[in-house]
Amino acid sequence: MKDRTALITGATSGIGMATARIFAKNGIRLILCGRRQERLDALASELQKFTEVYVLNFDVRNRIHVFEQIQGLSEAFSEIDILINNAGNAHGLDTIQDGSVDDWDAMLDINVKGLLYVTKAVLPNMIKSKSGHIINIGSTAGKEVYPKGNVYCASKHAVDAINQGMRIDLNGKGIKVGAINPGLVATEFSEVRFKGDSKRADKVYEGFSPLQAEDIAEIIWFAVTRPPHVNIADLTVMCLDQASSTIVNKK
Ligand code: NDP
Ligand code: 8X3
Repeated sequence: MKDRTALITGATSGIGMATARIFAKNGIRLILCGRRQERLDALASELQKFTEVYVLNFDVRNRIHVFEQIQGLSEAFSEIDILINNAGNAHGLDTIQDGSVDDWDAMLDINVKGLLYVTKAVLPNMIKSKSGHIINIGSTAGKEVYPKGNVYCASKHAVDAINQGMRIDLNGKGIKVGAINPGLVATEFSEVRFKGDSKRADKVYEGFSPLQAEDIAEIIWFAVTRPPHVNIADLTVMCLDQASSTIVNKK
């Protein structure tokens, strides 16, 4: 795996940050992406003792910035072998009749269109080199729909469809495409969903042992270290206490 370069979106927190740490410790050259510059810089300085690190600050919704920044990468970082399409969040938890249109725009623009922009910017070099690995972070919310999850679930169902579509279109081009679909993971996800209401966010993970970001990062590492002929196409992972989006065994 040495001499590989990975671009990770959403590296400033949660699953993306944990993945960056595992990749760095295994010598993968890293391009860390996110909007919070101070977090990008802190992570870069933490990981620079293990590997070469470059940071890109863009909002995945801004297609001009996405293309400018990825196409402007220096030669040392421009050959991206692994793309982790991870940036995303839920915004709000409301019925369709009470939902905020701004929240809907955010989820569809970030989770769906942002993932597409980044992929489109990274793909040409993978196609040229006839190799690469794209991992799309989906969700159990992309496999089922739960009350008030409407648009977030729609965005993750779209990721599921895009993952399948990408795999079909890139078949025969030497590029692996697969999705990892986590259930409940204790990250900043719920804090973002509930707009900084940390008490409400903490309650989501109370009374059971949720997945941790590192659990998902280890699975991502497993996926990228399979032999060349093996592609993890679609993998759903939940904690022991979760059976579905709505069935969680809380004490
Ligand atoms: P976090 O909130 O901890 O991390 C989200 C990351 O996405 C941050 O690094 C954030 O960086 C980045 N991000 C958000 N919006 C944008 C944007 N507009 N442009 C660029 N980057 C953005 O959540 P998780 O680690 O849990 O989430 C990572 C992925 O995992 C998401 O796709 C989420 O849907 C998915 N997931 C999460 C689950 C969970 O229970 N936690 C379960 C299933 C899937 P910054 O704010 O610096 O831009
Ligand atoms: C995140 C998991 O159940 O909060 O995708 O939607 S859930």
